[in-house]
Amino acid sequence: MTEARHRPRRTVGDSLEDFERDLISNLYYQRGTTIESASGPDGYHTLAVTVRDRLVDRYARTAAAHYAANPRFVYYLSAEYLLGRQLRQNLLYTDTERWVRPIAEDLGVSLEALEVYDVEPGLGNGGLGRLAACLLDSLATLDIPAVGYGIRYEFGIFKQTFRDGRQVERPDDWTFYGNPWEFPAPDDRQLVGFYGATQPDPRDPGGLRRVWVPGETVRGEPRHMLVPGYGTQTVNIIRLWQARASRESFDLARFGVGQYVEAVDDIVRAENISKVLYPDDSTEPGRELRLKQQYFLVACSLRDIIRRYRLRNSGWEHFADKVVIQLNDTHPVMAVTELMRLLVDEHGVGWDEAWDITRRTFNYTCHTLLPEALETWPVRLLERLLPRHMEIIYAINHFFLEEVRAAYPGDTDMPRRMSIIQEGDERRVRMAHLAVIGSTAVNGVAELQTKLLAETTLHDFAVLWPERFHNVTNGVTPRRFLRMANPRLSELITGALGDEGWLTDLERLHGLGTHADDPDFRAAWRAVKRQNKGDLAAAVERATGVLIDPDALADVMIKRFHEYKRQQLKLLHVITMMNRIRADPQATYVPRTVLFGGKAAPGYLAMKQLIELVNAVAGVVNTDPVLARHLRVVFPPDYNVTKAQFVIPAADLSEQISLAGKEASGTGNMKLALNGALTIGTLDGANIEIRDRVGADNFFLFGMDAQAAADLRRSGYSPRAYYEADFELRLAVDTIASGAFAKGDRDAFAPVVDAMLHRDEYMALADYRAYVDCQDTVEQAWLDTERWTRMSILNTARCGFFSSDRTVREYCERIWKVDPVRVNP
Ligand code: T68
Repeated sequence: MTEARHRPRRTVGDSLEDFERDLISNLYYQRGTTIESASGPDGYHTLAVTVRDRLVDRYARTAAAHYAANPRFVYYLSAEYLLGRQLRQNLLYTDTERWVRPIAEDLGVSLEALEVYDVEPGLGNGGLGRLAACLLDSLATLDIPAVGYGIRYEFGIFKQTFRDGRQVERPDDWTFYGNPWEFPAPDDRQLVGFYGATQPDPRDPGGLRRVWVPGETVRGEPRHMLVPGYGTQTVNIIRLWQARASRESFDLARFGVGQYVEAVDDIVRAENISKVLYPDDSTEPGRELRLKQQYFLVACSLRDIIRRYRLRNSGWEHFADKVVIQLNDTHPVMAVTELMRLLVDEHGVGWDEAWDITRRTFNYTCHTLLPEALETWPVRLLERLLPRHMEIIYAINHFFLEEVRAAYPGDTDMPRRMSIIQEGDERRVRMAHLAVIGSTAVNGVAELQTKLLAETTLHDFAVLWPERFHNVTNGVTPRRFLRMANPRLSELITGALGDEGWLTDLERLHGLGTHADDPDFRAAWRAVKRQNKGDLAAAVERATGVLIDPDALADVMIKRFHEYKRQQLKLLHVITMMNRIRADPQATYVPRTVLFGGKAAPGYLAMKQLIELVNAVAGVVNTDPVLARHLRVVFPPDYNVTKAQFVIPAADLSEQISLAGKEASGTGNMKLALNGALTIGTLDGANIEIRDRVGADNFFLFGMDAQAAADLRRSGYSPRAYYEADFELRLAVDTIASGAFAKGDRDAFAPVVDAMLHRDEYMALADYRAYVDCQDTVEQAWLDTERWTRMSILNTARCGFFSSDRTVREYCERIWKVDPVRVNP
């Protein structure tokens, strides 16, 4: 390992003066410009690398400590990460903001002005990707040796804009101006094969070992970003792979005869693999490129993991003691077959030993309850794209089904149900089955989901292997979602609790409980919320042109648009409020701002129409003088992590209204409650656990539970009956049907109305009455300001459990069996 004397003279000092000197030097030597002629991006990039450099030394010491300890490493494999902006985080984690502010002021720029150039890497769709980022933050904070592996998509999640209220997607060219946070590591590139054929291996005649001769090879080039822990020296990394053509890809022969475009065909094809993130939440079209992405991630990462293992270890018998791999949903599950292939085919390990190693290495997290979200791939596609992996899947399935038949002699249905192969017109590979079979532990992400997984989706597996099934309820990092997003509240909390210890021990928020009875503290709490709402109002006005009243109840629904999440139910409530005001304009109403945020998958037409309807309703409400006096509806486009950090601290009411039994966990629910928003919600996902902790009195519960929803569906659900039986519901639906939101055009939103009345897949109409009545209760509570504030404080005080530090501790103890490695300063 590198001796201290082999390290550079410490270029990073510990004072404002050092920082300023480094900044000027970086501007000059790294960016090649001067203070006098620096542009905004020059300033940003220079600041970024200056801050980043303070983490490099920690990273080097972390790597040295890990090398010396040779511990078991956690490798997190995820097709998605939503890291959020890096600059503020790294200023906080290096404690340098206190220097940057005066230096910037001295130079006549503001941190805020530079921050506009800090681009958020949108390498994920939603909750699953953000969870991955929260877990990495907590892993580093808890000093757990870990590496996150992912794909460096050239284009992340699309940018959402609205044209005439319709969602229009624009490409997210996030690296256009360069990304100062990443380090290329070209020496660690890997080769990945696709297509081709397999042959017997002469070294193992008639055995299971075979040779795969790929028809195409692609290079994976890694870049890493630093993942610092908070309040510790540990800096872990996230390694993102970018696809590059292999050297032979350039077709000189074609170039020579003038076929310039054709000559680079193979290069384009190879580099397309990491070109774009699939913008699909939950439903997945069977696209070959997507499968290529998945295998590309897996193949590069496993080779890198093995390379790292071999730095300190030899042989295979200790592999699973030094390596634990967490599969974030089924997207990286091909890793199970790839590790088998590497061990058996490439390293000559016997099948049984290889299987034992593989199974001890992997664990799988399932993030869904929707049957349509469980990934399957056509056998035909796999046979063509990954012929050797398909053979390995058959072999794994063969041995597995022998086990099933032994456990259930005479039962022919059980092997059919549990098989990795789903029979039918088109045979398909069930990735979730492969994941469970190839893992030591399988976990759900909230108690209800874990229970339902074991009772329904994965029931047969939970019966066969009960010891494999675990729950690890999700969490969120309090650093980003409380300290960074809500500095005012953080200061108030620190003042009340005496120190900042809560930032790494979130259960200490309990100490706020007693302050809830102190009127001065409540007034201070309200003042913070009011200021946050003022900031939000200004941002919303900039983004949408709509003025909102910072004193109105801020009612927020921020999440991907999906029928099961039921934005349509929220909209029916908005229209009901509208109709009530119109019916009696003189009455008094609780002033309310309803804020929507979220994207719809580009191919999800029903949700794109709903987005259009939300915007149309907003247009009507905000421009009608009578309505706008009491109600505003705003929908700032392009909801992302950065915007979440703006909205969450300002929210009074958190909408968590999915049909019970459909939302695996939710994490926005946790972020909002932690910031003192009260939840109106169903008994779904982690809502249940939030309510258990904050207390039923401090949570607005409504609607069917999962059992009632399942019963209703079984008994034959008819949305029309609810429509006919409830005057206000009928009026709300009829208002849409009347063309009121489309300048009288009755056809414009007919499909939305039709879906509500004739399908209503997620039974929004059945929960409508309970929901609207519950919103009336919310308003009663809001009118009692002191009581509301008390409830708000108690929400924050009692949500310490939802720290991702707790989540990671549970993974470490129950699943990963890993210990921290401290890094000395
Ligand atoms: C979410 N899942 C769950 N999926 O819906 C949410 N991307 O309840 C949970 O809190 C969260 O995961 C974290 O556990 C997703 O976000 C995806 O984004 C997805 C699904 C399929 C393909 C790609």
